[in-house]
Amino acid sequence: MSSIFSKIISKEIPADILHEDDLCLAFRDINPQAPTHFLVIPKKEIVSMADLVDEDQAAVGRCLLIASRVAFEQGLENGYRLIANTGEDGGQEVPHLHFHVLGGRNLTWPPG
Ligand code: DGP
Repeated sequence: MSSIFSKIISKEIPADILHEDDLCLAFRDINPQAPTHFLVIPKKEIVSMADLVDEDQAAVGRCLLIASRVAFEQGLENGYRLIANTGEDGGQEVPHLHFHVLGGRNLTWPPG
């Protein structure tokens, strides 16, 4: 399923890109919920965590590594939160797998 994130990958619509490689892309969330809020997505069109198959292991692994690296580059040495909203109950709005990284403030738990 194509989504707005496919257009960000293809550069049809602009985004504030923090990292790009052959497997994944990291860019700032358009509606930040914390002082630092970026998304890491696989370039492959994977709908959600619920749709992962064996062959996605490298892409998802890379996304997590890049989340960690970009978080460091963005100065989140005090910590951050990594979230993958999944499906309707998970509050997922964009049907392209994405990892939110939020930091720069004290985040409450549990989430709503
Ligand atoms: P989720 O609810 O987990 O599907 O979150 C989707 C996130 O994607 C939401 O925080 C806003 C962000 N988003 C949606 N459209 C765009 C866009 O066009 N550009 C950017 N940078 N972020 C977007």
